[in-house]
Amino acid sequence: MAEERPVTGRRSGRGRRAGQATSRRDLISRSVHSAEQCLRDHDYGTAYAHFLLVLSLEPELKNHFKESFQYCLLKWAEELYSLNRTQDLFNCYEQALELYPRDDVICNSMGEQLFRLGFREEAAGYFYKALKLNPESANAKENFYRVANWLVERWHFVMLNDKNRNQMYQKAIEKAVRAGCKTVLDIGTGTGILSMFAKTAGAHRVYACDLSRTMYDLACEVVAANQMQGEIQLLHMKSQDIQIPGHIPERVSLVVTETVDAGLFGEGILETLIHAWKYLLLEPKGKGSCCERYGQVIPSGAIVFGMAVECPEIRRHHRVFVNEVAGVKLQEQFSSPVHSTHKTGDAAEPYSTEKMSKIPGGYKALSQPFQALTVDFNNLQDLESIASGKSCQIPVQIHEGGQLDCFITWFVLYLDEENSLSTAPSEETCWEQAVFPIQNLSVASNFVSPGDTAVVNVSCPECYLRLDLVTVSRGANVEHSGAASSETELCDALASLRTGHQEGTKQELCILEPHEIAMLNNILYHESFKAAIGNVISALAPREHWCKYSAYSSPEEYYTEALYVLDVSEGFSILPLIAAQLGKIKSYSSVDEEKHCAALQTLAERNGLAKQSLEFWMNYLDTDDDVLQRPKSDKLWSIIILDVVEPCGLIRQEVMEKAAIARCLLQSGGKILPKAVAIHGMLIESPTLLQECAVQGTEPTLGFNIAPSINRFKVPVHVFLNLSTLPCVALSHPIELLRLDLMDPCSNSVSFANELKVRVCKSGQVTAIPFWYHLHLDEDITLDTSHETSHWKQAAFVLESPLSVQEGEELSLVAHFQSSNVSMTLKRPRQYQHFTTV
Ligand code: 44T
Repeated sequence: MAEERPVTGRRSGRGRRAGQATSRRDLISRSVHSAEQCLRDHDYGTAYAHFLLVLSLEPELKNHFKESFQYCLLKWAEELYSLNRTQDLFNCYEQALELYPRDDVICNSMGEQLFRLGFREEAAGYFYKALKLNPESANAKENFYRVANWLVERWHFVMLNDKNRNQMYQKAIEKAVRAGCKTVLDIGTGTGILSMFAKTAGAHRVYACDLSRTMYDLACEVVAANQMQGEIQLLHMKSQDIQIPGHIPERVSLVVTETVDAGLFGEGILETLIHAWKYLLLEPKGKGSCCERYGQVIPSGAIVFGMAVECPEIRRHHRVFVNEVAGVKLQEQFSSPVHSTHKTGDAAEPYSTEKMSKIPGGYKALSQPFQALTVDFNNLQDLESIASGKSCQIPVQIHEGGQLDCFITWFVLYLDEENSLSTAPSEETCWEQAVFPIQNLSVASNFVSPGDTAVVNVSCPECYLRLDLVTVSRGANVEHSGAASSETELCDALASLRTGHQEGTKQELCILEPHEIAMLNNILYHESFKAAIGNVISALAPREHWCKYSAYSSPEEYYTEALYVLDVSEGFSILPLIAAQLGKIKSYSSVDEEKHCAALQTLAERNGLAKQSLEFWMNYLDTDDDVLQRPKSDKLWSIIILDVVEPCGLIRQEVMEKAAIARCLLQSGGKILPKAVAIHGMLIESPTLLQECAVQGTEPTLGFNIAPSINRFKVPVHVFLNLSTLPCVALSHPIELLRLDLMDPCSNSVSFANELKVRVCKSGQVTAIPFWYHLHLDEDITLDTSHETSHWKQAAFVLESPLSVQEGEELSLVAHFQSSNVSMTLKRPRQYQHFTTV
């Protein structure tokens, strides 16, 4: 191509180049100057444009301006986000990543933007990249672990580690393929393991689909890692969207799937298979047809079993059974979201799940197991009839006396005639059971005796398994009408259960999360706070504060000298009512859900609290405001209650930052509750915990190479742990690892570490360090989050690799606290060898 002549320019080539260089340098320095000026003026958009120009003209300056550029980008991105200029926002990041492709801060920030706009899977990719680029980045770590838990649910690890389950599926698939099923579709392939079984067994063509982008990507990686790319055709789609011949060329002779949850149908297997039989499978087996020409499903069917159960742990999470907590009367008006009579949609869940063999406090069977439902996955009519919502009533004989807290269900999954898996509580498996709590029985009728009959209605509305208690008939004396025989009777029976003993009141039920219900039932928690609040108040308030209300001319006058208490607990909390009862106090609740406010208001009235004593703090704030502000321009708080620990067992984000602000809002002598939080932990050996955290080599996955790919999604901190029933051996005594002092004016640092010595009390392999908290409300009052009445679960830090230890030896344990995240390093002090870090 002929070189274009410059249109202008009379100067010689050399002179022109020299001139260009000068003007380029000029341009650069002018732009740098402008960028810096704009930064000072907070004009981030213009500053950003100048920086872009500078860095594309002079890439060598990239290092020099890196931090200013990052700062400018982050600020400009914030502005674009608030202006809803999403496209411009991402364009900026793309330009930035072209300039700094290996910059973890930009990668992580891009991930954060994607995440808050709902692109979680894409976000995960950027967090992962940021973490690879800088393994020390606390922000990238925290972000990645958060999405990893969400993208790849932890049961994937458990299932892949379940060798028995893998072998059963492998045997059933081999048998079907050998018998002639040569075209296979794996629905909900996950990591692709069942597809690889089919291909290895000799299937001619294997198709696999998964609706999750992350699982699809993972399956591609796993299939390639096993040198089977090209042999399994992977589709990122829901099976119901597969079209023939658009996506796959033919109907298949075998569908394999494990899209089942603890309640069997919760992952949509009914809808999935109804569709598959209509559009994706060959005709079902008829007389004389041979395997190559008919369709078949693995699993072939299932039987669901149910059982009536007494279980205090389930009771305390699903039913408020205390009448009074720390002086506050609680008329029953609360309900768990796991409730058969709620309309589906709002807050309702059809069942919860528990591994009953590991439930703290255990459980008692009140009936024999009964057969609740059977399903034939190879029979379209059967699938359709269950999906149509038909129901049946089953009389269940009670053979043990006790409180009827729930029904539980499990199932036997028949893969074929010879191979089956059971999810029964007594089985040594990874499976949880479905739990259907019973809530609105009056307390008296919750007790059942041998000889009673409980009638259960089993149905599948909207394709979710549902068990409802219809009636309990007492031995020979039938108290209720017995089994409802018609639909209307059943509805009446259900309706009367729903209203229960609240007849005559128009009160609306307030739905609380199970941990909130457990908290209401926790008398120790509320009594401890009551005592601690009382101590602060009596230290602060002069005697006349305790004068009777009637000594004042008006409530307004009474409350002019009130002490101010702010409860910033997340979710529902009655601590403001407890505080309000303690004297001349204005209590501010930060609940913001309408129904929660209404419930708290009703409780305040029923407990005879003055109108002025309870306020809803959210009404005083503009929605975007921080909760931590002065109560009034001329007032400060006497007490601020901070919610320090999440129900899952982690420290809440930004606790130290909040404490620092809270300290500035306290009157002299005012207190933050808790004043300090001690993190306790111990060394344990727990193979069970390992199984839940990572796939353990190729052995459980029958030689297929799956672990390295899926283990990228492992996270070092395991949450929602029941420490009291975790199968483990203690290798040290519990020790205090760290202390967060929320009242100490010097403890502003959000990151610090503490090194301690730990003595090994038993030889073994340290695999994890579970941790929990002592919340010090004041000098003498402490709440332990691992207590049996606690509404908190525990967390555990799982070591990268186990550490062999000998009884009597002393190890060095460093506990790090970094922006509310806890991590640990365990090493032998003298060898200076790092065994594990995150
Ligand atoms: N049970 C876990 C396994 N999918 C649940 O995207 C076992 C539960 C469990 N893909 C107690 C114990 C355990 N088309 O990746 C998922 C999901 C995908 C589909 C394409 C469809 N129609 C579907 C439906 C689901 O299938 C994968 C597996 S589903 C869940 C398996 C420890 N409770």
